[in-house]
Amino acid sequence: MSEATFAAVDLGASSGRVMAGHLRPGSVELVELRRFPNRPVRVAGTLHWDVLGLYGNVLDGLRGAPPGLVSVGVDSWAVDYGLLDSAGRLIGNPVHYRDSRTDGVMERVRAELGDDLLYRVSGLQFLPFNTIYQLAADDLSRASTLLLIPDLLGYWLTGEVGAERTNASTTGLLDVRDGAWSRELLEKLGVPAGILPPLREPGEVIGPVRADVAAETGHPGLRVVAVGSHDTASAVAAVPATTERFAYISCGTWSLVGVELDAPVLTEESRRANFTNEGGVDGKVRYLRNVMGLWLLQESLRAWGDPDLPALLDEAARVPGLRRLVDPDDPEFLPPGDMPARIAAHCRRRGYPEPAGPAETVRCILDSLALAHRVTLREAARLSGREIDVVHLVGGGSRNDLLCRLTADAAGLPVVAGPVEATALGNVLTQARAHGVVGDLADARALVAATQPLRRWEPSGDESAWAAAAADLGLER
Ligand code: ADP
Ligand code: LRH
Repeated sequence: MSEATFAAVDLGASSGRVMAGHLRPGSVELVELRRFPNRPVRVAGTLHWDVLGLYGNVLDGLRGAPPGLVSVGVDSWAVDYGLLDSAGRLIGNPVHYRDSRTDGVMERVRAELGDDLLYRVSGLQFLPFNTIYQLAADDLSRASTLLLIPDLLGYWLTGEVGAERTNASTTGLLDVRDGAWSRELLEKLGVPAGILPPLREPGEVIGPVRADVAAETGHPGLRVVAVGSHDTASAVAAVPATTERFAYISCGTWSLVGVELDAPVLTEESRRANFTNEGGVDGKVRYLRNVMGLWLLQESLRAWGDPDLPALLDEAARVPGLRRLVDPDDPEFLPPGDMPARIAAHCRRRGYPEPAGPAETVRCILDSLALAHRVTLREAARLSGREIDVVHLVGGGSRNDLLCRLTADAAGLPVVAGPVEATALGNVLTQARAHGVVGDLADARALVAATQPLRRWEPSGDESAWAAAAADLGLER
């Protein structure tokens, strides 16, 4: 294999980055070109993404990339979208999935269409912000085209429209059985089918960058390639698994906890457990459930004026464990707000003592997340029939030693932590595979396993306190 360099644009809900990925025989190396915060902006009561600010940062990042890039790929958080008018102009700023416009909408759509139909067709977990519910709350009268966030950026870079499949699978409008947009759901919802662009696969060339983008970034002829444009799909593609019997936790703003399968699980039990069948790279199924994740910590840090995280985690590690717990998936934690106050009130309601100060609050959050990881891993195994020998925890959360250790203890399974930048790696490796410099998915994962710093956490061996806590909270079914 010769050398090749690819650029990955990875937009997470808390921060974005542009990375260069250098591939040489037996090696993949990421170099950060630009990192920037992703801060939602509330405008006249509505919570928006600053999508032009993000795009500006993408252009700046690409400008700093070395010459000779083979291609660039874009991934981001799921479900959110921009609407284009008939002239291809963006109608308004994309709305954040945590905005309150969807309050009560999911319940209405579920009552009208029925859970059975929705799950049978899309295989998607019921989350109030899924695109399908956002559309039911939106004004589509001037919309000609809907583009999910990475597809919108791809459009601005190339002028080409399309819907990359892994991210399209998070809309609730894609039929998990035949992989096409569901005419049945679109009709029932009154969403014009024409606004949904043709689907594209990870690895497909979207096109060369527009002339103005080439001039602005200094990369004439740069090609944009579709990757697993749902960030979680790219993260799972780079999980350093060396066996089939693995589970993953893609741990950042959210914890996405599950297994990789060849076919969806659409049973009633699975629907009741609110498990999702999202599309993975290579047609795999990401069978998982969203756990509220480090959002609880991020939002608490914001409330405390952003103190030093490593110091706070050290303090939290010295706080006695399992004294205070919340159900992190309680919908009350979804919107932005005073998270420490919500956590304290939740503890009180559940009969636990309130955390006194940040260290106890952080310990409560991490114990609660580890417990939710345990419960979700066990359910994923039970509902899918997949046995799990090891849990790969990837993303920013893999830097949190306390969370990794607690997750290993709670789940009673070894946790392999890293890579931190799994999503950018998955993005780069999908481009490298399309370019023919890396083989199949297993080869890509083996390369990650052999080259990236990973740490292994063995479980303590006694899960009884965790099992009791899960029962106490009513989480273990
Ligand atoms: P997203 O892609 O959703 O924006 P990331 O994968 O970038 O999320 O992960 C962000 C999270 O990583 C932060 O919320 C924080 O909890 C965690 N993190 C970042 N740096 C550190 C650190 N030095 N120690 C522990 N945790 C960290
Ligand atoms: C993680 C993520 C997750 C979605 C959520 C909206 O960044 O893409 O997979 O459920 O954002």
